[in-house]
Amino acid sequence: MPNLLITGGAGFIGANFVRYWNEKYPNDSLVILDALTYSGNMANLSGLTDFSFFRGDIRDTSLVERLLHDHEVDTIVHFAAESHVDRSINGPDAFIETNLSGTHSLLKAAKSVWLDKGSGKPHRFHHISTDEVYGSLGPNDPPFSETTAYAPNSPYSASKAGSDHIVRAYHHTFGLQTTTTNCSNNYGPYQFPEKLIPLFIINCLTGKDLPIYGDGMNVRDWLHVEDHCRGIDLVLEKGRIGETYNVGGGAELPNVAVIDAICAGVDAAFEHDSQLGRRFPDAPAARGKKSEFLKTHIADRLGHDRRYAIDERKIREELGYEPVRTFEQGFQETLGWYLANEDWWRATMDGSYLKWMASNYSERARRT
Ligand code: NAD
Ligand code: TDX
Repeated sequence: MPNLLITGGAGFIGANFVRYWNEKYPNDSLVILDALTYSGNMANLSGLTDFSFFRGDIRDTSLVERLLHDHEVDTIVHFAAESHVDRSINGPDAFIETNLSGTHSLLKAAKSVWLDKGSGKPHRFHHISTDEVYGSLGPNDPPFSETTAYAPNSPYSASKAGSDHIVRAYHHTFGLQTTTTNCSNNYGPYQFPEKLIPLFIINCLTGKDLPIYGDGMNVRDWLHVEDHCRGIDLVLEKGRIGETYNVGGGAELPNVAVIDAICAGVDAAFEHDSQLGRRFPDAPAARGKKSEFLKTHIADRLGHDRRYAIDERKIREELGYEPVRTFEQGFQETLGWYLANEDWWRATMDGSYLKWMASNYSERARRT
């Protein structure tokens, strides 16, 4: 019966993972360590009771050592990070601190408890990373495989690339039992509304512009968060120690296609449910207008990667992974979740969120 420490378990993917694990393995013990930064939210764990929660920083090595020791943790699943590319352009320091130093701090604690003072029992340090470490693809380039050379372009992806290398070094040098997954763009419930899909759903509902960076032809591979959690589960169960696995959603789409799906999905939802017009009177769809009229092209993200794509053969062939949702299914479920959970997303849009949004988007408007 594994005892898991989940870092960043109150964030978007971490909380979905806690829900996934709790449902599938109800007898396992879950300890969550989360600093509750702007994107960490206890409401993401609402309705769950079967976990121990510690508010704290992954850089606090002695706290982590204590948690590993006291809870007899044998598996760390490391999600905690600064995760938004735009924020990394605005202020890279926190990304180096959390993603690079924080991951190193966790590794030191794991080495100390599991290897230096430990009994040599099997253990696992699973690191969650991103496809962005591989850089940007041209339209005809082959997708990223686990052997693609690292070429990170943003402070965010550089900090994640650095963390991947430190994880690798702790395995190679000290024998720590590590695995890493590099996944594509996640979407689903509880995603903080600074990322494309939740932001644009909410802007359609509240009648705000849909700010498309540049020409909107940047390509991402969209992965439903529950498919991602299944991929992590398979790597924890059967992944080879010291290996990395790419996890994709099999849904490579230009941003404009995703945005058109959001607009059409919101318009259709209003046609089918007359309550929505009363709940969201500022939505164009409430007045029988199309959401697509909110689309606005603004100045591009600095250093904006053009295309990401995942070659998922390794995880499919070795571990039997494949995403179970198409983008259309996953998006409909996600839209349904945001329509049903207005209280959740309104509560995330506090003063500091509004300040960040204003500075990010007014700076771009000036550059347009
Ligand atoms: P998120 O921003 O929603 O959540 C991050 C969580 O980490 C928050 O709960 C936050 O409070 C916590 N945290 C931040 N700094 C911390 C610290 N110093 N100590 C302890 N906790 C801290 O991010 P997410 O989208 O859930 O991403 C989770 C992981 O997945 C990250 O490592 C990210 O790089 C990776 N990833 C995300 C995506 C995506 O599409 N969202 C894609 C690929 C990889
Ligand atoms: O307002 C916007 N307008 C816009 O055109 C926002 C927020 C985004 N975009 C574009 C930029 C990207 O091409 O949409 C695309 C997706 O943007 P994000 O949701 O910010 O995701 P991305 O930058 O691709 O990074 C995400 O996937 C990889 C996560 O935030 C990372 O944590 C993860 O590693």
